[in-house]
Amino acid sequence: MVLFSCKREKQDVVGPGFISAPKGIVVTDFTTPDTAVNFVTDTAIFTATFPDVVTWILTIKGETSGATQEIRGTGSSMRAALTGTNNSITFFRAGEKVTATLSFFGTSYTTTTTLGIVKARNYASYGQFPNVGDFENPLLVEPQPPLYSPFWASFNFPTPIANESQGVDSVAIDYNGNPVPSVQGKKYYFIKGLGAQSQFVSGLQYFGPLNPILPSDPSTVWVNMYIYGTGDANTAVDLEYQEDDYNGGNGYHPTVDDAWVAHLTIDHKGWKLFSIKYTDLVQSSIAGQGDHGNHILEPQKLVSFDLVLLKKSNANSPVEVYFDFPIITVGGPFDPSK
Ligand SMILES: [Ca+2]
Ligand SMILES: [Ca+2]
Ligand SMILES: [Ca+2]
Repeated sequence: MVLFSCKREKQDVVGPGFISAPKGIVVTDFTTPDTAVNFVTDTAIFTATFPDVVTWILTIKGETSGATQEIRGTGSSMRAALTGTNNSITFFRAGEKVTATLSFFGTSYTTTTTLGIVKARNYASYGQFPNVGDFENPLLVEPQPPLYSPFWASFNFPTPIANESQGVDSVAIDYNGNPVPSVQGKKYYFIKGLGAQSQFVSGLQYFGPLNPILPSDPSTVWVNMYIYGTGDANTAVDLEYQEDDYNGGNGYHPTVDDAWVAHLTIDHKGWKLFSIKYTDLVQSSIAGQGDHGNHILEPQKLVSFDLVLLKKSNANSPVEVYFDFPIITVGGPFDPSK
């Protein structure tokens, strides 16, 4: 009888293209050439070399934002370029530190390095983005009595609404006592119905410029908005998109123009990205409030939009929402991971 022994360790192939790391793998040269990256103008490069062909996973995580992104590859070395996109609900943030972790299939071994962010990726170019739609500059969003904001109209100005509060905030605490983290940048917009109130609480209209002009085919257009909910099924939001059907150039007039609405129940907890296809919007059913246009979905005529906070059932119970980064995209929903 002849016994063959084979000392050479075979590499495990884990599914198509996934190769486990050799036992005891150590990587000593995982690095990034810069101490900080400007994601508006540049990419973050990470490099490493390995003792064998491996499948690697590079994950970056923002230490303040909690934003993440991941790249995978297979080879005996890696050179990965990260563009500041995120596959998480939150966005990477200017001024924060990022931890980059390199891990591998087939082992728990990891190695890390860090990088600063000078500027976060500019997502405004991903679609039609309103002025100050990141809500980072409250002076350009909130009324500056006796004037409106140049771009946004708060429904509680100049006539206040009882038991109601709205404006730009950061590090807020919701009425359940939970901190409201930022989803993009450091600030967001809030509307709160604090007590006894009718179904309608309040809203915010964007009436500033909307560029570029959207295509006329409504099946190619998506409206997107990040909304923070407290998990209260009493909370509803209407997103209302307003066209200039008649008296072109004179803007939206609710008695003669179309308003297209997404009726949203906000019973989720935390931040959520809502993306609605323009063809899934329904015409406003409120008499004299956007039910009078030509009844044709025409994104190229969009001139303004509203976010309206409503109570679904209990008029006496408080409700509140926070929102950020409304953007209208063409060809698909807003996708910050790409
Ligand atoms: Ca923001
Ligand atoms: Ca009009
Ligand atoms: Ca129309």
